Amino acid sequence: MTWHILGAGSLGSLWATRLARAGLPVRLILRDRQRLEAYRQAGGLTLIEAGQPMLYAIPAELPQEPAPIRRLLLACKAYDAQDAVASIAERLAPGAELLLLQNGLGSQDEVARSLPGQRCLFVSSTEGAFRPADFQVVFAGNGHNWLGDPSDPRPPTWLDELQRAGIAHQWSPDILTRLWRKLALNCAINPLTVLHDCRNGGLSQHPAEVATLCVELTELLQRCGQPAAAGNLHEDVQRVIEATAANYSSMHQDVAQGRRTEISYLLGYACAAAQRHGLHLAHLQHLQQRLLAHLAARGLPLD
Ligand code: KPL
Repeated sequence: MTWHILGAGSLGSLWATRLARAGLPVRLILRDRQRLEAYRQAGGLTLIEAGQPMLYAIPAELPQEPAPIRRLLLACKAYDAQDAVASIAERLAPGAELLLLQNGLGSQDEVARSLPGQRCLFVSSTEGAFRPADFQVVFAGNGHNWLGDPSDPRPPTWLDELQRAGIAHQWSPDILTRLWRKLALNCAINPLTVLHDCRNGGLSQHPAEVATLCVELTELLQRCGQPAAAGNLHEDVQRVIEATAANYSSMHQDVAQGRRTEISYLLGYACAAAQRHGLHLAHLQHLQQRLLAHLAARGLPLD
């Protein structure tokens, strides 16, 4: 069965090239004619691993092609997910499967709600990749993907295709635990790296701020019915800060490059959840206000 991939950013390109390399049928969906033309000029997607570039001439098409879609990897930003899905919704075959590869929380439920006849799998990824140029992706070769379906614990039949493609993965019946944990890590790290304008490792200079946020995030996870995601959060945050000390967080990179952030699906989602549960988390809310003021001062979107 063909893998349709919507979104040729770093993770979408990383999946597309590895699936194509394994001989699996892949088709890219690009948003408009201009983008399709630029892709044709590039001749395909280039995967750079261990400094070695390899070009894959993966076929590409526009959203409005007539052919039905049975399996779709949605690899766009969280704030684009709903519009992206709407652009191909008419092509989805009954019972089609979608893999939602968005950061944070909130966009997956929005998409799943809009597609009651399809199966939406949620993906949590720690794979790191970046794009040195359009239609090129550099893969560090580390990280992992967890896949799961909050409304059905049975794994799909095609996980062996990911195995063949060398995509490190695991079926996770508790995918929401994974996504909440990652959300908490992102809330404890990313906004502070933006506000202190530092790499992740720079947060070791602000231990009290990190620790206070972890206390509040732990309380939030417990209140949201996610005790497993709450365990040892502070230790895990410190471990990630050390392990990724030399990196700039994804939010820091977005702000530094004048790009829209995914704040609504990260810190914004956490603060909204706290409010829904009547939880007063003073530091988390103050962090959100500081981050919003920081974005506003740079003319960046606040959602
Ligand atoms: O996921 C991350 C990000 O930068 O978005 C880490 C590395 C965990 C930092 O929060």
